[in-house]
Amino acid sequence: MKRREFTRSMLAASAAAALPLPQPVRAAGTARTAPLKVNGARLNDHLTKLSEFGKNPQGGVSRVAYNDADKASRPFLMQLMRDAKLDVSVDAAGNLVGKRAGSDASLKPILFGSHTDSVPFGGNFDGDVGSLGAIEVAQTLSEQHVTTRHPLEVVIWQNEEGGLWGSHAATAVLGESDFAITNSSGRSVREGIAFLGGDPDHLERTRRAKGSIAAYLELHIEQGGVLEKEHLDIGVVEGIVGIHRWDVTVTGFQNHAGTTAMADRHDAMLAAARFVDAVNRVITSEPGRQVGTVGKLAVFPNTPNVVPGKVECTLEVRDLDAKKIDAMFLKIEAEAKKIGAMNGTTFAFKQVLDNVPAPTAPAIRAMIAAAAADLGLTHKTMPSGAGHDAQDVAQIGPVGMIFVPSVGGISHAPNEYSKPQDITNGANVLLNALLKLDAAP
Ligand code: HGY
Ligand code: MN
Ligand code: MN
Repeated sequence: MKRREFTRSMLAASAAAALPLPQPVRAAGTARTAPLKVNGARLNDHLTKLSEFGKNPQGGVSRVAYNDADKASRPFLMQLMRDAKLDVSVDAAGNLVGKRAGSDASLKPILFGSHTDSVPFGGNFDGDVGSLGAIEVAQTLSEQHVTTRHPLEVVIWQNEEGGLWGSHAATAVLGESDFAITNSSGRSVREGIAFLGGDPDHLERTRRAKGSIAAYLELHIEQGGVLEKEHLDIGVVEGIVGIHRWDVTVTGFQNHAGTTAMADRHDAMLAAARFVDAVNRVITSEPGRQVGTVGKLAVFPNTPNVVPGKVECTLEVRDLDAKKIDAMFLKIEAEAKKIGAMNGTTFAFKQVLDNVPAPTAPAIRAMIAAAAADLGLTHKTMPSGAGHDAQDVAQIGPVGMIFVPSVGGISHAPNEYSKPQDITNGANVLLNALLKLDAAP
């Protein structure tokens, strides 16, 4: 379903202008010199414990949104949030929200968090590092008796992997086709929200207006190999790619695999195979960082002695520039028409996702870089090739993202891994960037 267009770059720029560079952070009563630090051992222990929910025998995790493991992990997460002295609730969209009062209730809240749902047979760090890192930051603030000026909200967004649905429900209006989208749990977004304890008929209770938050910060694994290759500790995210996704149906003519001459076939599988190749050709036909993927494919009737009459697959195109995504799609669609004409098959495209690109706020990028520098950590500014909840939250306020290295650049796979020290570094940057944000007049 096409998502609401949004003049995000204007909002991010104006919000960034309103957030001048940070003043030195002062703890109540004393001048703070050394940066505050989290309890890295506790954070990494929590990650290990979370990995038990949906654990696969061959390693990795299948804590897919709305499945039993996803639901079973939530009491554990809510207890960690309570241990961090947060006031915990499940919002109408099924997101977990942990609130912490600030000294000035008139200020807008600073949100920080991520997601804990995974892809099927995924890893134990995507989303988990930012979610548990946020809880650890809250617990450290509580243990160090630090009261921030702004109210704080730790948010664990539901169903990020299926399309950022938790953060989308909090920042925009879901349409019926959105509610109907299902994932491998077998539940639709509507059923899943209810399954997690939300109320899909009253999402207005959780929706936040533009300008209703001071800022949003998200710590996340890079999911790529740049930081590791360049031996850097921290990524300061400049922007998050837009993600457009389609369900593609290739229709041919089902027939006998023995008696149907090759020239007489309308083979949907052959057309689909040519389509997959065409996507790769179009995407790599021009310079840039765009990516295109056919990640899912089903053949009908999917049996050795029948010429396939239908193939259902997905198409996904990502780039920091939405116009480039649109242009790439038009070329891919034209190629599909040519392929269909070759063997009498047809292609139908149904757009199911339109996550628009989101720039982060320059002032928040500066605070993240300054926090990394204060901690003696190397860092660089870089784009995010993965989608994140931050790109939806950017519709209502300025956002910042912090990356930590992924070993081998591997993600969405059982061998996804980030080192405990890198995770601790990321949480320390999150903590200190938050304090800089909070101190900014
Ligand atoms: O698909 C993504 O980019 C994200 O990891 N959900
Ligand atoms: Mn993620
Ligand atoms: Mn992911």
